[in-house]
Amino acid sequence: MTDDCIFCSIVAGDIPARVIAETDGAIAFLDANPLARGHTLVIPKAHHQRVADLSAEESRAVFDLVHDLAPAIEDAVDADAHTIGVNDGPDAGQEVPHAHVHVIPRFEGDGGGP
Ligand code: DGP
Repeated sequence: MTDDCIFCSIVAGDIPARVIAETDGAIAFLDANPLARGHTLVIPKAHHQRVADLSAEESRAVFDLVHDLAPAIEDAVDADAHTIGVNDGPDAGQEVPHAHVHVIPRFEGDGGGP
């Protein structure tokens, strides 16, 4: 836990978030600035900035939750696919310095994509 980290504050329950799932090592909540309906962030509970900083166990906790949630989110918002991605470091566009995976529902013909 790092005092000035907004995602650590969400983990601690100190600031509100629309949490949709939680395990011992990871938590998933809706993105406050969604790129699509159901845009979800999956984060390790422990504070690390970069993916490579996570232990193998923390990394597994995050990606296990992504694995389990993606089909559930797809069903919930009637999506056709997902973009699943990480902005890993400030030069990649990471704004919140607590590692997180974006799970972004995609819809047929939505015109997005990298
Ligand atoms: P990134 O650019 O990869 O660091 O994305 C950070 C995401 O975090 C961005 O899509 C908006 C989201 N976000 C920032 N602050 C908050 C917050 O306080 N609550 C929630 N739910 N999402 C946040």
